[in-house]
Amino acid sequence: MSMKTLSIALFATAATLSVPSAQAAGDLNLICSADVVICEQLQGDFEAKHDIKVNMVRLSSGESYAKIRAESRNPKTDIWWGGTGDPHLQAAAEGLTQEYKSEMLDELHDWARKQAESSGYKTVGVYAGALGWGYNTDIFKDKGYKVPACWADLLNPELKGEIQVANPNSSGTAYTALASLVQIMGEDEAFDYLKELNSNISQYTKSGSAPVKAAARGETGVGIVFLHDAVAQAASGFPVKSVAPCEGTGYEIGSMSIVEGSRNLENAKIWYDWALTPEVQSRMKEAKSFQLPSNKSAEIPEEAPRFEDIKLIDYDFDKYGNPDTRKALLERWDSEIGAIAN
Ligand code: S7P
Repeated sequence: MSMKTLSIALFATAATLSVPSAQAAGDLNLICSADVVICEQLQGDFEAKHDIKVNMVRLSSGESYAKIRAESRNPKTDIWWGGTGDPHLQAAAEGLTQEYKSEMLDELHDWARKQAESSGYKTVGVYAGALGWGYNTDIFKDKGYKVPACWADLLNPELKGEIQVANPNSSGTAYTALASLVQIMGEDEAFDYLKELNSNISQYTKSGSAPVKAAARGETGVGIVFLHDAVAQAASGFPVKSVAPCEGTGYEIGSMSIVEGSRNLENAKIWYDWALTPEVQSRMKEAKSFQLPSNKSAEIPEEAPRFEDIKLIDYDFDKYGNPDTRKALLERWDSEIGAIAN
């Protein structure tokens, strides 16, 4: 080989090596199921760090699960970040998401790793948060309402038309509420409770955090939501206080999953590993996203409601993250509650 041929060959090899693979650049199609502010922050931070364009759509947890299910023969989504863990587990059980054992798993809290192990590594915990409600302190003061400290207090007739909660078909928050009440009271008793509560409900919203946003703006007295979503409204200056119910309450393991058949798999893995880093999780508070982070080294926001201060139930993620349980509970909700909703 002449010197000229050799140098051309070396140049060609070097050029090949320096070009990023087709997957390391390009696109990533993301469904984000948390609040749009944190979704946009993550999108921007990731794009600033990687040469990958993120096409993000924000959907509630139940809607995301339905979309991934509907697209299963021709997947358009690569990764699903955030939203309550139950529908991620349901998607995993149905083979809609794929196994990935991230090197970051060792850095996570047990509850986040357990989510991965129990799903065959088809999902993983990214944050956690407990359920409760937020109330508008001005409305309660002006109308002289008694502040509800327990689930039972939400049935107080003086709160007629003053409570909002989401619809559990679309919302992961509301599904968590439904599953929590069933675990606290028993299924028949929980549906009796929800029928009675319906008299006080003015609206079943699509998104889980909408009720406390409405409470913050004085459109309703109480929003049943995750406590961190109520705290976020208070941190934004609204007259909102949060309550962790006295009988006990459920919680979410907000999760992340790579979609089966993802067309940008390497990019999905890059996002996955990145989203589990302490740097990314510690910055979530900038978007007023006050959940408990899953990476043990991530900073816990000062505002985050701490599990040790809340009476938590031993939420059965295996049972309530099962697709058959979901189907049965939602069918019953539709026929017994949806049918009488205002
Ligand atoms: O706002 C943050 C958060 O509460 O939103 C997620 C929630 O599932 C999305 O709302 P939907 O109830 O409408 O599905 C939670 O995972 C997260 O903590």
